[in-house]
Amino acid sequence: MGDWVGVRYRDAGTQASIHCVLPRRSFLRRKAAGRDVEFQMIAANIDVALIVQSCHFDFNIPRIERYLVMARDGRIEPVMLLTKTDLVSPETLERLIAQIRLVGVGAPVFCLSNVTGEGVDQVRALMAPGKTYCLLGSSGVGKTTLINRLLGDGDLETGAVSHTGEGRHTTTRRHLMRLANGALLIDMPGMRELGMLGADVGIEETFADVAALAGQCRFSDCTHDSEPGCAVRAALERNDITEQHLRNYLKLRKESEFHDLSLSERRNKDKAFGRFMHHYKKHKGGADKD
Ligand SMILES: Nc1nc2c(ncn2[C@@H]2O[C@H](COP(=O)(O)OP(=O)(O)OP(=O)(O)O)[C@@H](O)[C@H]2O)c(=O)[nH]1
Ligand SMILES: [Mg+2]
Ligand SMILES: [Zn+2]
Repeated sequence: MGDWVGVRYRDAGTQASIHCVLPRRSFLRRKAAGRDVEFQMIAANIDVALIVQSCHFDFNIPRIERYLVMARDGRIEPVMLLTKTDLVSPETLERLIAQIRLVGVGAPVFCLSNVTGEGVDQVRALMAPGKTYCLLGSSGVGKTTLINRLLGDGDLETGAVSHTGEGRHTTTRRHLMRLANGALLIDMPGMRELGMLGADVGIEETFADVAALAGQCRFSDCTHDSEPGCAVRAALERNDITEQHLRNYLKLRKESEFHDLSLSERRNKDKAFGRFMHHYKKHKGGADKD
């Protein structure tokens, strides 16, 4: 799912056959919905993930961190886009950017309004020919509206937002578009669930500040709860990191590990069941002889 394929057209574009699947250089995936311990591939070979949040209702630091983990884990370069700047004051916008920087986000942050058009040219300028970009973000933040603006004459369907600012999942499937300069852009439906699964690399990179501190704790298995010599809690007391940032790090780690654990637990159970069957058959075999 989401792979790139080479196709060969037979006659005048009416018939084509797939003759190769390009190897995955990067990937975007999440935990499949429900209790399944499985991945769901969303897209492959994306160069840059444009993580979109609105500076109005939608703004949420833990969600930004979650998207960053997803992108980094799949070896995709993240860029932050803050939309709907027309709905907030310049002071509020500055405060939001400061909040993003405070949690150690080094990725570029672009601010724009699809209504006034402010900032849209800067986004267009960052998109390089031949590279592939995808838009990630909740429903209603203005992903499709931005694409229409970038395309100039785009006519993709956009939707209204409710009074809470939540969108109605107007985009229901992925669309791939080509901008005038040759950059490729994928519009995605807004995602409700962004489950983590074995995303250790993405977590350690996104929370590099906490990970570095954790390396300085007295105990190598420190849970950063109440152990003596905990460098993470010391940083928290000095206000070097925020409580929310630490809480989200621990939460994502646990979520990611929990799934790793349930995978290995499942394997162990399979093994135990195999052993049980082996003994059972042997025993039964013996009993039959009696
Ligand atoms: N005020 C304001 N409204 C915007 C802006 N960008 C988009 N909107 C409005 O927000 C609503 C949702 O926009 P969409 O582009 O459909 O949002 P989306 O992110 O594609 O949503 P899904 O397809 O559901 O994931 C529409 O009514 C847009 O007109 C903006 O910069 N400012
Ligand atoms: Mg949309
Ligand atoms: Zn610690």
